[in-house]
Amino acid sequence: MERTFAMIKPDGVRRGLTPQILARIQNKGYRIVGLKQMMISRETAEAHYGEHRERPFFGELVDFITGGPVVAIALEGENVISGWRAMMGATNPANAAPGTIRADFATTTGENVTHGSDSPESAERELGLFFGEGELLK
Ligand code: 3AN
Repeated sequence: MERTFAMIKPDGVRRGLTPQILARIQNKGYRIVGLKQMMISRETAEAHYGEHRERPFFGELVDFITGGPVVAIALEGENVISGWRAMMGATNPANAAPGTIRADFATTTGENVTHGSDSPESAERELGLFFGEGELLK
């Protein structure tokens, strides 16, 4: 059984997509072991997106992700790391397969509605960044 970190980004929350996205997760059968709506501090955003620090869009990305509430989600399930990324679709919504979240709800790479950890190492790091000890269900 795997765990991963998922997030509904500020564009998704602002547009009222939270219920639809949570419904997709529950319909799929993943177990939600952590869930909270929150503001992300600049410090957490910079740590979360640390791998993109040198990219030209880093400042914009941090401004965007700290610009409104997000929904932080901890998911558990068989192969949930790759499975949740498959449900999200490609980073650029123009390349996302029909039926994926990004194909169905987004038009630009900069505001692509959801996030999902890309490996077991990222999942562990990101879950630790967003959820404290004892905050996740056993
Ligand atoms: P993913 O979110 O699919 O794992 P990453 O890790 O390559 O994609 O990128 C992280 C986030 O950075 C994306 N979700 C997107 O918001 C932003 N991003 C990535 N590439 C670009 C780009 N070329 N222009 C603007 N924002 C980008």
